[in-house]
Amino acid sequence: MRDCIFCRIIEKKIPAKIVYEDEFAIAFEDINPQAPVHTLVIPKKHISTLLDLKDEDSNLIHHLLKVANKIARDKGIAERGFRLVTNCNPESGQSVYHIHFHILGGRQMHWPPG
Ligand code: DGP
Repeated sequence: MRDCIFCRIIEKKIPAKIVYEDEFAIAFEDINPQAPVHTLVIPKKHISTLLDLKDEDSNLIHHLLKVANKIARDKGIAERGFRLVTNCNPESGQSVYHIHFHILGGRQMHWPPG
């Protein structure tokens, strides 16, 4: 989608440190990391927010979760613990309107989140 920064990363028109890619998903390092591991997993299909998910996206979301698990394992944070975060709409802090899972780990997480 034009004007979507994550679509531009998928198209390789904007550089990113890509750590995983397949037909349906791509994962890359967050530009502003909030933890020693901070990787974003996104679908190649442009979906603006969680609220825009359709029934037909069920397999896609399952796939994204499996990719997130793989990255957590590959980065050595799976057993220690990690957090998977998706922000939806302004009060959550969503700043990029192309759904993404933040994989955060490598330090102790706190609750409640800010
Ligand atoms: P959110 O605020 O939940 O919508 O998260 C968006 C994240 O995307 C935020 O942590 C910073 C990251 N981000 C924004 N623009 C870029 C970019 O151009 N490259 C990379 N690698 N990350 C970006």
